[in-house]
Formats: sequence, structure tokens, C-alpha cells
Amino acid sequence: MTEGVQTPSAFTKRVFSGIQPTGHLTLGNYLGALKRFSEVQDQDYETIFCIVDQHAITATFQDPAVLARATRELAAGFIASGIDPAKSVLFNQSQVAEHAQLAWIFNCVARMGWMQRMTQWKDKAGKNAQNASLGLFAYPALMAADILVYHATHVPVGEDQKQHVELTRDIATKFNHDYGVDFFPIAEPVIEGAATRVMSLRDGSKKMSKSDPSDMSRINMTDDADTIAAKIRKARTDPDALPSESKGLEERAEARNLVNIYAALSDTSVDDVLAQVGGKQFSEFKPMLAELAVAKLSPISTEMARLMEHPDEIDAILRKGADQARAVAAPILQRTYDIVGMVR
Ligand code: AQP
Repeated sequence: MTEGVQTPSAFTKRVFSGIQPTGHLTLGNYLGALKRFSEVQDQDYETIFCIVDQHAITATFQDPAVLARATRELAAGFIASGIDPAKSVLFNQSQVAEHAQLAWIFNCVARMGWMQRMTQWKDKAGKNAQNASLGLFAYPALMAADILVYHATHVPVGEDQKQHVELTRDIATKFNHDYGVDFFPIAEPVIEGAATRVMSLRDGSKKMSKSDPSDMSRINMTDDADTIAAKIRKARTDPDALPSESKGLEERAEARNLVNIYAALSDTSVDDVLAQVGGKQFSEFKPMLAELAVAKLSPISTEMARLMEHPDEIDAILRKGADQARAVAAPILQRTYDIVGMVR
């Protein structure tokens, strides 16, 4: 190789991120992903957002009608959270075949050992790895293709996806090294804000997740005001009053989680929140949090419900986004084939 691998600064500043249509969107998806996507859309980046329906079938069987509905509901969630299809490319993964085509090349670059180390593979496959799908094992290579087929330089994600973005960097580095090129950027994970890891309302050591069997563990973006308030009222906490400084939350995972959520929803820091609520009991703080959550989330859920009454419009937005996405991805895939020596 004559030059070093290019850093992101040598590429167009381009953001890519995706969400799986595996259930109703949660507050974790909103704070860890959607809210931040809409903020980055108005900064100095090209922005591409994807509903990763091919990832959605890796972990468990998805009923086709449920998958289709979840895909449209997620599209509605993106739009209601502020993603503007006139400013960002928004589409579902399966409409752009280049993702899967590049993923095959990356399946041949990534090593089995790398994949086996992925904590999400270990968590999702559990003790029954022999019975897990090949797709679940290869998931991070498809995610690398999702990002690199656009030469994306920045990937806003929650804390849980950091390891997969690091694997994407390893795949890009190995590809560039093996073929002696500076072709793929080394994308940066962007993990910022007070709520990069929103935890379950029932267990402060587990992340809030769409597929958690307990609905009480999460706030869904489709929950109504009463349900949100009830879930927060029943959220697990400890008997102590809230501290005045963040150090006092160190050993209190559930309390920390609720304060982090409050800070992220109100766009302030944890210290500012504690300056305001330090000394209060949860019986006082929880209604404050519920009121804030309802105020922030209900306009989004109302707009999602309105959009869901017009599935044809959602489908048209996704088709247009897919055309735009393909226009970026196709030349990058063709150049990859040239580099690999695939004749056309
Ligand atoms: N609890 C969370 N806190 C902060 N960010 C989160 N994200 C997910 N949960 C949290 C972020 O949301 C984006 C989309 O995630 P995904 O749906 O592609 O997959 P996931 O991370 O596996 O999310 P879930 O909700 O846990 O889905 P299931 O249950 O289907 O696996 C990512 O940026 C993620 O970091």
C-alpha cells in the first residue's frame, strides 16, 4: 500500500445508521438513536437512515404481516421524530440489494473468531448457539456493509452497538490492507448524550429493549399517556432520596437510569437535573418524569398514528429513499467488485 488507510476526513462527511423493525420503538431507540438522528440531520453531514428489515429476521422468525407493519411503523417513527425525507435518505434495507451483495464480500473478509467475540451474538444466541441462524452470526458483516456501501464516515448509535461499529472498522482495515487500496473509510461510532444506554425499568443492569418479554420494562413510542405514567410509577427504584451530585448515583443503577432519561428528554445534563431534584423522594420525582415523558413523546406518537393511516404514502417515501440510496451504493459496489477482480 502506497498511502495509509484514509481517515474519515478524506471522505464526504456522511452519516449512516439503522434500526431493526423488530417490535414497537422504545424510549431507548428514541433517545439513543432517533432523537440524535434528527439533530445530526441539521448539521454538516449527508444523512442516510435505514430500516434494517434484513437484520430483523436474524434472531427469531417474524410473521410477515407483523414485519411489514413494523417496517411502516418504524418509518413513521423516523418521520415523526423529525427525520425529513427532503433532507435525509430514508428507506428499508431489502429494497437496496447492494447491502447484501457487499455483505457477501465482507463475509469472506471477516474472521470466524471476530464474530464469535461479539457480545450481541453471545447474548442473542445464548446457550443454544447451534440452533441460532447463520444470519444472526453474520449480522455484523451485513451491518458493516450497510455502513460501508455508502462510504459512511460517522455512525450514531447507542452504546450497545459500539462493538459492531468497531468490527466494521476492522473489516474496512483488512479489506484495504488485503487489496492494497485506500477504498473504505474507517467509520467513527458517535456515542453521545445522557442516554446512550437507556436501561430496563424493571432491571437497571439490562438495557431497555423492544424484544424484552416484559412490556413493563420499556416505554414504547406508541404507549398512551396513562400507560407511560403507570410504567414510570412502577419502575424499580431504591428507597433513598435522590442525591445532589452525579457521584451519588454511582451504585444506584435504577435511580441513575431515571435521572439520565430525565436529562436526555429535557436536553440538560445530569448535574443540572440533580441540582433541581436532589433531596426529593422518588414519589415526587417519578410524576415529574412522567409528565416530561408524556409531553415529549405524545406529539410523536400522535403523528406516528396519523402517518400509519396512510401506508401508501409511507411506502412511496421508502421507495424514493431506496432509489436515492441505490444511486450512492451501486457505484461503490461496482468499484468493490473491480478491486476484488470480479469481471463485469
Ligand atoms: N436501551 C437503549 N438505549 C440507547 N440506545 C438504544 N438502542 C437500542 N436500545 C437502546 C439504539 O437504537 C438503535 C437501533 O437498535 P436496533 O433496533 O437496531 O437494535 P438493538 O440495539 O438490538 O435494539 P433493541 O431495542 O434491543 O432491539 P431488539 O430487542 O430487537 O434487539 C441502535 O443505535 C441502538 O444502539
